[in-house]
Amino acid sequence: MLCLLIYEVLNNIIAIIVISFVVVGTLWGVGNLINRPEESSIKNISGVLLIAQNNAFNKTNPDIHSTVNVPKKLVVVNKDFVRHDLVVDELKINTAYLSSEQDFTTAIASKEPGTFEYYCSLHPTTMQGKIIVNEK
Ligand SMILES: [Cu+2]
Repeated sequence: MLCLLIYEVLNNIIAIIVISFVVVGTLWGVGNLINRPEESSIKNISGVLLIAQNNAFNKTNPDIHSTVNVPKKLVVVNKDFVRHDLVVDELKINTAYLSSEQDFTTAIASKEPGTFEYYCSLHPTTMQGKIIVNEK
Protein backbone atom coordinates (compact mmCIF):
# COMPACT_ATOMS: atom_id res chain seq x y z
CA MET A 1 0.00 0.00 0.00
CA LEU A 2 2.80 2.40 0.95
CA CYS A 3 4.68 1.37 -2.14
CA LEU A 4 1.71 2.25 -4.30
CA LEU A 5 1.39 5.65 -2.62
CA ILE A 6 5.04 6.50 -3.24
CA TYR A 7 4.63 5.39 -6.84
CA GLU A 8 1.63 7.67 -7.25
CA VAL A 9 3.46 10.66 -5.72
CA LEU A 10 6.50 10.08 -7.90
CA ASN A 11 4.33 9.88 -10.98
CA ASN A 12 2.70 13.16 -10.07
CA ILE A 13 6.04 14.88 -9.54
CA ILE A 14 7.30 13.67 -12.91
CA ALA A 15 4.07 14.86 -14.53
CA ILE A 16 4.44 18.30 -12.93
CA ILE A 17 8.05 18.58 -14.10
CA VAL A 18 7.14 17.58 -17.66
CA ILE A 19 4.23 20.02 -17.76
CA SER A 20 6.49 22.80 -16.42
CA PHE A 21 8.99 22.22 -19.21
CA VAL A 22 6.27 22.29 -21.83
CA VAL A 23 4.76 25.50 -20.45
CA VAL A 24 8.12 27.30 -20.13
CA GLY A 25 9.16 26.17 -23.60
CA THR A 26 5.91 27.37 -25.14
CA LEU A 27 6.12 30.74 -23.39
CA TRP A 28 9.70 31.15 -24.60
CA GLY A 29 8.66 30.38 -28.16
CA VAL A 30 5.68 32.74 -28.07
CA GLY A 31 7.84 35.44 -26.48
CA ASN A 32 10.33 35.19 -29.33
CA LEU A 33 7.53 35.49 -31.87
CA ILE A 34 6.08 38.58 -30.19
CA ASN A 35 9.33 40.35 -29.37
CA ARG A 36 11.38 39.76 -32.45
CA PRO A 37 14.91 41.05 -31.96
CA GLU A 38 15.24 44.40 -33.71
CA GLU A 39 17.31 44.32 -36.81
CA SER A 40 20.41 46.44 -36.73
CA SER A 41 19.88 49.84 -38.29
CA ILE A 42 23.53 49.99 -39.39
CA LYS A 43 22.48 49.02 -42.90
CA ASN A 44 20.67 52.35 -43.20
CA ILE A 45 23.91 54.23 -42.70
CA SER A 46 25.70 54.97 -45.92
CA GLY A 47 29.40 54.39 -45.80
CA VAL A 48 32.76 55.26 -47.24
CA LEU A 49 35.64 52.90 -47.91
CA LEU A 50 39.13 54.38 -47.94
CA ILE A 51 41.91 52.12 -49.17
CA ALA A 52 45.41 53.17 -48.25
CA GLN A 53 47.64 52.05 -51.10
CA ASN A 54 50.76 53.48 -52.75
CA ASN A 55 50.84 56.28 -50.19
CA ALA A 56 47.39 57.64 -51.06
CA PHE A 57 43.82 57.08 -50.00
CA ASN A 58 41.79 55.69 -52.92
CA LYS A 59 44.57 56.87 -55.28
CA THR A 60 43.38 60.51 -55.28
CA ASN A 61 42.69 61.35 -51.61
CA PRO A 62 39.08 62.21 -52.57
CA ASP A 63 36.85 64.70 -50.80
CA ILE A 64 34.35 62.95 -48.56
CA HIS A 65 30.93 64.53 -48.21
CA SER A 66 28.80 64.13 -45.13
CA THR A 67 25.81 65.75 -43.49
CA VAL A 68 25.43 67.36 -40.08
CA ASN A 69 24.06 64.89 -37.53
CA VAL A 70 23.98 61.99 -39.98
CA PRO A 71 26.73 59.56 -39.01
CA LYS A 72 28.53 58.04 -41.94
CA LYS A 73 30.33 54.76 -41.62
CA LEU A 74 34.01 54.98 -42.50
CA VAL A 75 36.13 51.92 -43.18
CA VAL A 76 39.87 52.30 -43.66
CA VAL A 77 41.85 49.41 -45.12
CA ASN A 78 45.61 49.29 -45.46
CA LYS A 79 46.67 47.57 -48.69
CA ASP A 80 50.30 48.70 -48.48
CA PHE A 81 53.25 46.92 -46.96
CA VAL A 82 54.02 49.92 -44.75
CA ARG A 83 51.82 51.11 -41.90
CA HIS A 84 49.23 53.84 -42.29
CA ASP A 85 46.59 55.45 -40.15
CA LEU A 86 43.82 57.96 -40.66
CA VAL A 87 43.36 60.92 -38.38
CA VAL A 88 40.80 63.74 -38.34
CA ASP A 89 41.67 65.94 -35.39
CA GLU A 90 38.47 68.00 -35.23
CA LEU A 91 36.19 64.96 -35.54
CA LYS A 92 38.16 62.87 -33.04
CA ILE A 93 38.83 60.13 -35.58
CA ASN A 94 41.99 58.09 -35.19
CA THR A 95 42.32 54.58 -36.57
CA ALA A 96 45.68 53.97 -34.88
CA TYR A 97 48.44 52.42 -36.98
CA LEU A 98 47.15 49.81 -39.40
CA SER A 99 49.55 47.13 -40.57
CA SER A 100 49.31 45.58 -44.00
CA GLU A 101 45.82 44.15 -44.62
CA GLN A 102 44.45 45.55 -41.37
CA ASP A 103 41.27 47.60 -41.36
CA PHE A 104 39.38 49.83 -38.98
CA THR A 105 35.76 50.91 -38.93
CA THR A 106 34.71 54.22 -37.44
CA ALA A 107 32.19 56.97 -38.18
CA ILE A 108 32.20 60.47 -39.51
CA ALA A 109 29.84 62.33 -37.20
CA SER A 110 29.65 66.05 -36.76
CA LYS A 111 27.19 68.43 -35.14
CA GLU A 112 28.73 71.36 -37.00
CA PRO A 113 29.14 71.97 -40.72
CA GLY A 114 32.65 72.57 -41.96
CA THR A 115 35.66 71.26 -43.80
CA PHE A 116 37.96 68.99 -41.87
CA GLU A 117 41.30 67.60 -42.95
CA TYR A 118 41.93 63.87 -42.89
CA TYR A 119 45.49 62.63 -43.10
CA CYS A 120 47.84 59.79 -42.39
CA SER A 121 50.07 60.84 -39.51
CA LEU A 122 52.97 58.85 -41.00
CA HIS A 123 52.67 60.42 -44.47
CA PRO A 124 50.85 63.71 -43.91
CA THR A 125 52.12 65.40 -47.07
CA THR A 126 51.02 62.71 -49.54
CA MET A 127 48.04 61.21 -47.75
CA GLN A 128 45.65 63.99 -46.92
CA GLY A 129 42.22 65.09 -48.07
CA LYS A 130 39.05 66.83 -46.96
CA ILE A 131 35.87 65.82 -45.21
CA ILE A 132 33.14 68.30 -46.04
CA VAL A 133 30.19 68.29 -43.65
CA ASN A 134 27.16 70.10 -45.05
CA GLU A 135 24.01 71.38 -43.36
CA LYS A 136 20.95 69.24 -43.89
CU1 LIG B 1 50.47 56.57 -44.41
